[in-house]
Amino acid sequence: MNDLELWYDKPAAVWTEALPIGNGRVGAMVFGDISRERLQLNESTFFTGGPYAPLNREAHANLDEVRRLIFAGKYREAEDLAHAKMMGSPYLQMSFQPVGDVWITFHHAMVAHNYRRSLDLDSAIATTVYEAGGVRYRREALASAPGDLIAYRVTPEVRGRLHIDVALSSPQPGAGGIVDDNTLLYLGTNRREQGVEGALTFGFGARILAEGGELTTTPDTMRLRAGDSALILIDAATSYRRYDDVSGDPRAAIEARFEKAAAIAYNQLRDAHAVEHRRLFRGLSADFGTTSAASLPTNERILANTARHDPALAALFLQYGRYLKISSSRPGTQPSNLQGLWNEEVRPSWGSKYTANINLEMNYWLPDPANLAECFEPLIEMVEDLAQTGRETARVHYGASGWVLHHNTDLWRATAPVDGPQWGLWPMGGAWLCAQLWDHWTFSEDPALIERIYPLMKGAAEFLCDYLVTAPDTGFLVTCPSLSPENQHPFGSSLCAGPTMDNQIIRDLFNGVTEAAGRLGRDEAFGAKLAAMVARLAPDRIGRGGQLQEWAEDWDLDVPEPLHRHVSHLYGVYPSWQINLDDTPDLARGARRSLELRGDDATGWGIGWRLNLWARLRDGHRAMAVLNRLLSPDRAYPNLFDAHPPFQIDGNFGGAAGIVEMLVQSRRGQVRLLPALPDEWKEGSIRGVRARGGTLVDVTWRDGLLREVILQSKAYRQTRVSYRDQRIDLTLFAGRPVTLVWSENGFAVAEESAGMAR
Ligand code: FUC
Repeated sequence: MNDLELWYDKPAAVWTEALPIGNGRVGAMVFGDISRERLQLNESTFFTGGPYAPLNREAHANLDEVRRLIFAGKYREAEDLAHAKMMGSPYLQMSFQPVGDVWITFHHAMVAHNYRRSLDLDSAIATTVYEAGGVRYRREALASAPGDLIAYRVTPEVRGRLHIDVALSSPQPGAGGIVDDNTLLYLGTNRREQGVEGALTFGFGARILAEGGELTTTPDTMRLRAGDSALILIDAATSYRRYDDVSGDPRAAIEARFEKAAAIAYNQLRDAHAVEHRRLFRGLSADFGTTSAASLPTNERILANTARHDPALAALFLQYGRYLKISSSRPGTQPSNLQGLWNEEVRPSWGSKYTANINLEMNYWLPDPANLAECFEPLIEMVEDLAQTGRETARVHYGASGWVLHHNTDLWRATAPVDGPQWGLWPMGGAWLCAQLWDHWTFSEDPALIERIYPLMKGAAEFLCDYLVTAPDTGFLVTCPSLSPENQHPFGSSLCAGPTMDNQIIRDLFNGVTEAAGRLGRDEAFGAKLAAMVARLAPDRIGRGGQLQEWAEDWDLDVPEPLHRHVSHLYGVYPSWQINLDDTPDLARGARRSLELRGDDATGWGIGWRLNLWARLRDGHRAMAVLNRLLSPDRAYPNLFDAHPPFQIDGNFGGAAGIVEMLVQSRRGQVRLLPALPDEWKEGSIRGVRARGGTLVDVTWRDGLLREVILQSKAYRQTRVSYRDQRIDLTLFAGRPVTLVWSENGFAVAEESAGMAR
């Protein structure tokens, strides 16, 4: 039994049963049908539309009036005016598109025996094996990062028994055809949306490299008869280079990659792929115990999870999250979008783009603690773009300096408010992303990274310096207009001034900018100005229900949707550390109350967020209950994709991050072990968790109690290690792992261990 495998005894009948592969840029869903294989393809830069800037030149002139209405409590009027005058144009953004499908028809017996379809997370290879007509067939699909394409290999056990047809189809405008006798290509253009003309050309195709047999090609099909085996190279590309440059040549790119891959043996391509994947994937291992449930096919494990104890399913879900991150986010590719890299719809839910009021951020909670820091890179690259496009939006919409992103963006780095003021008029997306970049920095404390992210953070702070206004009644500095994503308050709107989440994000951002400026020896006066502004923000407050107030006013108990999926004001608990059990116990109690009022059920990502929150509140029992919701058939499809519903990948990433958070939490200079270990996970280990400061942590527990921890730092560092109510202060030296053994008497430092047993 392979505990790093998803497997099934049937082909995928629907998309959410198919298995995802990807190299960050190009991805496929593999169905494994016996007679007609389907690979549904995506390319990370294939969106509708073209370079555009959705600015509304009327917005600024209406800002003061919208503010006045909000401060006068006329929220509906404010919303109507904002709807008419302050939204971006177009009103919606561009959407992520499927490029097309590769179909492989197998001419052999229609009935298969001993069928098994699997995805091995450790090698990142999707395999289908079965017997048909007395012959055993093996299919392998992989998306190679070094080769930068997809390889599909079919081998019958008996030579000469491979008869296949390869064809392409696409839901996009364009045409396919033969390039030469072993290559088919489909070339086309992307669609127009919301009045933004399509400006991308794209292509995808397949090249067949057969051993033995005879290949004939008609204008739309490559036919192999009596082959010994076949390697089908598959690739897709677009003309996208940057949000303002679409001059790429997709056909040339595809052909060059085909040439390169055709020049090496399949085994070499496969090995290079697996080695590169493992370089990242093997950085963390997890074992929460195994029961007999683990021997079932993955779809049956999900169905059984509520009834049968299956701790290995949680470990698999964690590792699947890491697999999906590596497969949808590598340096140089687009960040993981709402569906990662996998979308078959021409009109996907929410455009399968990037929602920045929780979803995009949640997509990047996992890589740092799960030892995949490199996979964070595309998010930094995206913020670098947004800091450019968001400058015009800040200036035109608000007459402000710096840069702004509202609650959504797309391939073209659109930054204006969209969808409607009740969702879109939230000027905090860029600020949140920058606070997250700063948190990312705290994991490595790499000086070169500060140089890179400081200008981005500074620009986001400059915008807020101009945007914040003094509330006439309280004198606090507030964002206005804003909202607490996407929750309506009792006065028929979500528009308001100074919601709790905004204050919390601003604190993290401004404190980060001030510290970064200090470390760089720059902008001393600006840093001091931000520190003074932080002091003028409203503090977090406890309302009449004992809850942490979501808004400046105590509205929480009167809202129309008390069980709302967003828990924005709990940003302070997670991902931030502003509210925590050690330093702000009263606020932490209020946050707990808020969480109880909200309830544990939500969309997939909503549950994922709650999981992290219960973990930070050190409640292993509640965390486990919430995690089981995520691993139930209501929230997990047969392929373990998270169900918002429909499929949205943030639940996978947020859920996986939450599992790590149950076991190891870190703040700067502090590591807390097993803060929310559930009773169900009696014995286990997690190795390779990365703490803030860059320390790698390996933890083992027995009988529900900490047994041993190994800490390994790349640099000299002081760290406080806590478990329950005990703690120890350690000095770590580069390359010298320290092993601590725990007993009821507390921690003891073991002989320095020779190295990490990973
Ligand atoms: C936010 C959420 C929705 C959905 C969308 C993509 O608007 O409120 O639930 O996840 O993003």
